[in-house]
Amino acid sequence: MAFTLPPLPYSNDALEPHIDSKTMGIHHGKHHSGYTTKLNACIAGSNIENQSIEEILKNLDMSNSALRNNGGGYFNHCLFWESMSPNGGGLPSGKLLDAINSSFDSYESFKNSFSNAAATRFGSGWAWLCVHAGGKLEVCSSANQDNPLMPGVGCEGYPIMGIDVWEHAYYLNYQNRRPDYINAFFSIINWENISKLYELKS
Ligand code: MN3
Repeated sequence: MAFTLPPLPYSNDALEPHIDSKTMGIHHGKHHSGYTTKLNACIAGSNIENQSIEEILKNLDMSNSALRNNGGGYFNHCLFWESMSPNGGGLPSGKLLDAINSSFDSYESFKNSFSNAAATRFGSGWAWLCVHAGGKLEVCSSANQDNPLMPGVGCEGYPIMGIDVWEHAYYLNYQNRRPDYINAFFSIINWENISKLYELKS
């Protein structure tokens, strides 16, 4: 079973001015598409070709760099598109907000922690909000296309929100101003989707 590139859940220009249409089109249509094609080439005819992407990543041999980079790239971008919405922003609510308050003391403290993880990731990578069994939340970051599902990346739990801090995610609009991009992400966070994932994975 080959993986398919999921369509963007909104149009390329739907997240403007926070993320520009050209970046969106290239990011989804070229980068994510490329990871999908290469992931399929990695698993074709192998004994893992019928596994879910989560299973593949959890059992990954980290020395298999093609599968690590393209499997990670496939999963990470799927989560990234779902982490944002043209109707997003504002504040989380319900059980997710309760968990944010108990894990980070306050929403502001969570926002600082997540923004800092994203801003200080050197080079290319991601920052994550992860949930542990039982509901506790954690913020972390990982390099390149690694993610918390993979063994030994120094991040634990299930990622329920991710921000891509590769330059291809923001450079056309923000150049070297990564902190401005991170701040803009908070205006488009899809708290509804993230709450659903929180309830599913906690
Ligand atoms: Mn990317």
